[in-house]
Amino acid sequence: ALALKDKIVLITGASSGIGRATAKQFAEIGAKLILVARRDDRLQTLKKELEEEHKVQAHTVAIDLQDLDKVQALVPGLPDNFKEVDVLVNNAGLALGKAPVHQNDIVDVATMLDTNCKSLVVLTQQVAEGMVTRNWGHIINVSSIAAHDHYAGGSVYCGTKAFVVAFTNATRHDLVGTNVRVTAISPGAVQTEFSNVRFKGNDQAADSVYAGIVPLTADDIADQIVYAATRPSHVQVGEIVSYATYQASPTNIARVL
Ligand code: 8X3
Repeated sequence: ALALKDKIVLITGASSGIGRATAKQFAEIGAKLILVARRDDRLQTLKKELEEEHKVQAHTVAIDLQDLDKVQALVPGLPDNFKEVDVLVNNAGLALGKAPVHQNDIVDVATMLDTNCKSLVVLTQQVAEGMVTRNWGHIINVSSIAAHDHYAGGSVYCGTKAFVVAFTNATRHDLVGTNVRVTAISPGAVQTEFSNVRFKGNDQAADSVYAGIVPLTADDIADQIVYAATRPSHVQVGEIVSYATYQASPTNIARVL
């Protein structure tokens, strides 16, 4: 496996869910972390935890990824010892609501497009520039099974995740002939704050998403991200699509447990 000790891993959406679990798993193998999220208090707690438990260095960047000027300023603003990012994990993303297309809330739409697509494109440009110059790196984009199976009430969310897979695959074409690897991770039902965010604090609606099955966990997906990143350098994982057992698509779930 590829050793990532002292390599620099930048993770967006690092304060919770898959991002947080991924930060911990990279810290366990000795990587240096750049933790990006909105909530600074959570980032500080995580930074302390990683530094104390795993004796790794962590740098935090508290920004709202919807602010594209701040995303553009992120890499130039990194301290010198964190500037040369080896692994970029574009994890931040969200779904808001389950409205049918003719009732889409335009603010929710903008938030999903900005966070899931635009910020990912801008940050990838910024980080990939250095990776291509150094002829070394790995870009890992978190998509969803919603990229592959589309459903009522998911017009924009499914659209953003299909964008992430298409962007990832086209990026691999752009960077072919370099030592920069490009991977998409497309999880099914993962129990995180994802559904609490989607249903805007309606915890009953959020819980019902995972009822009657054993959902995937944030650690299950972190494990896939670390797997892709630690393959030998001649191995490029294209995409990992995973479902909960008892799940065959976003909408085909056998709730029998
Ligand atoms: C995964 C959530 O509901 O689209 O991103 O399958 S869902």
